[in-house]
Amino acid sequence: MTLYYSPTSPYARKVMVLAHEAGIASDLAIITGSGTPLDSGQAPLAHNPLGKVPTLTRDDGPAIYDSRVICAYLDSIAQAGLYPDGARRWDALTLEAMADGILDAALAIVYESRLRPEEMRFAPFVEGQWQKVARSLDVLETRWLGYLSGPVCIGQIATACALSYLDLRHGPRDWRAGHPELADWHQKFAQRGSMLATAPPA
Ligand SMILES: N[C@@H](CCC(=O)N[C@@H](CS)C(=O)NCC(=O)O)C(=O)O
Repeated sequence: MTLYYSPTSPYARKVMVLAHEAGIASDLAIITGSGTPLDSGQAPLAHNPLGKVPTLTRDDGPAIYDSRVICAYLDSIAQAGLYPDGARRWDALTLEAMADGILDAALAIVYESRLRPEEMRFAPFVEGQWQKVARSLDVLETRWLGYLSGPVCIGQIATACALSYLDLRHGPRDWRAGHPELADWHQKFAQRGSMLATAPPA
């Protein structure tokens, strides 16, 4: 299996954290490189028409994407149990969806400032994206800490990668302010081997 990957992509990190937790990280050959909506650069276009990382190619089937599909696939071949059964399954998938939504908003803000010419930038769009992040942080702090403290699953992995991406790209927004328990949880989760092994370059 080959994973098309970027060391700063939080979606790709989510896949690698899951692969480490599932004990199959060494089964993945890694090809590093990505593009942007303006320049597909080294994006794996031959395997994913969306031109996004992560994308996974397999010996016994077509390429798969996006990060949610790849994570579920790796969990299933490793039989790692990182997707719980019963009611907890829907919590795990909702948490992953919220974490990915945080990433979608955070990345939209990055693209707005990096890719759009200054005179075309629209501050209310940026603020609207950040409000998605801010509301999600509040919900994580008030409703999800019990779940986050439970057995490790895709929900925690996705949440930890999303919070770490806020540190990487939106440090001045200080997501920890007003979310002390979430910050505590993240600090502990970030010490896991899977997180340490996948930390983006400083
Ligand atoms: N929903 C996708 C999002 C992946 C994504 O947006 N990756 C970014 C890098 S962080 C990318 O490849 N962007 C290139 C582009 O949008 O053209 C996933 O979960 O894998």
